[in-house]
Amino acid sequence: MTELKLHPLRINADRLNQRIEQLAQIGALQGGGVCRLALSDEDRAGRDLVCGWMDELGLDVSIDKIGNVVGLRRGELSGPPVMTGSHIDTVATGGPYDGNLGVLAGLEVVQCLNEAGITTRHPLAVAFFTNEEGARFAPDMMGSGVHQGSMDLDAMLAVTGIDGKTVGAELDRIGYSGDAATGDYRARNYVELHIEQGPVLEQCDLQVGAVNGVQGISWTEFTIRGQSNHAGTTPMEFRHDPGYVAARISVKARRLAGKIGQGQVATVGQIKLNPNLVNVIPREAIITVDLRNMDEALLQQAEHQLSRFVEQVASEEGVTINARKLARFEPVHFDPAMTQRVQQFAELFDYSCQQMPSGAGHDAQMFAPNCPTTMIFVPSQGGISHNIREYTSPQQIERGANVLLQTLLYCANQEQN
Ligand code: HGY
Ligand code: MN
Ligand code: MN
Repeated sequence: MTELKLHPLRINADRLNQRIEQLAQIGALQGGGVCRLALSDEDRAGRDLVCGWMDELGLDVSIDKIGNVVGLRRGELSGPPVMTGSHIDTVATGGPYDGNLGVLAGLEVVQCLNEAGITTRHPLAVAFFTNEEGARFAPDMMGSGVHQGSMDLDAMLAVTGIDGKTVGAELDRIGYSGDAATGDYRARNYVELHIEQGPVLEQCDLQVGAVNGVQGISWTEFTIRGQSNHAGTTPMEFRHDPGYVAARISVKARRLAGKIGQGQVATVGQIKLNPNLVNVIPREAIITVDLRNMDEALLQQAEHQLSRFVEQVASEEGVTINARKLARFEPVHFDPAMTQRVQQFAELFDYSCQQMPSGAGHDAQMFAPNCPTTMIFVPSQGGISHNIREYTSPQQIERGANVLLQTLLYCANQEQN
């Protein structure tokens, strides 16, 4: 591994934290937190603000056919850029850092280079990708998946969200349906700064995480249909109750994770009953199950055991169940040399740092098959995220952004073409 040394340039932490606070005003929730669902009016306003900053920084801004926005900073050479970025859409009860930090830290690096009059050998690009969260339109990492060619543009534009609108129609409505082609954009390297969103760094008293991969993700929506009936007059042996089946699936998912162990997690995030009335046995229940594991074989085992259970409980209760896969990503391993570089720069700063996988999905995982990719984590207070109490301190942000600056600068000045 080549000996690395720190470049004297440092980020302006106050400016970065001010931009984070300013962007967080868009979609701000009463009592804290942010709701900026993909392709909503709030997302449009956030996009307008960040594109304005990209223009001010002299970046060449391009928008592609699924609304990904890339700000390009020219280098001495042309060719694939060293890329950074993340997303600015949030879940409905999000915080100010998830995704936003990675985009704004990238802009901060650009502003530092501009102020220092530095032109890097290779171009640099800062991007935000459409619908990373997948909360309104599944799957998640949709924009970066289309950008890097692992998801089909037309199929994604046709996706209908939880509110019945399609991605394509909402993209047109907010004015971010661009002309740039998708699918074959290649970066030289991709490095993403992100909050950990989990408890590991804080519990291990570490300042920075050098991320070596992302666990596999499996999202399934089960639509269960039975016999709606009167809650009082229907004897128990005559019932075909989707609500009861949904509850059993929820308990099974939790028990499955406990039985498999080895990092297996399972989450039921949505249960919708129809007609959802106190004295009516539901006609229909819709439940989502999110399974994740760093080990693909274990993830498949969990999926298999769950679907077997679903079949069994459906026949016992005499209901029909339709399963729809909302997202499926295999575990991803990042480039060891890139992750090692992040760790080395962190240690050159005397930041405590260890290599770790990511529990959350990220845009970076879409780049990993196509270019040397890694991520930098900073701690989440209490391991909390996808929650209005999400918090990472300005000092922790400064550390992560400085490691990002060093890593980007190193990659963008590499000799070999
Ligand atoms: O679900 C995830 O892991 C990411 O936040 N989209
Ligand atoms: Mn994120
Ligand atoms: Mn998220």
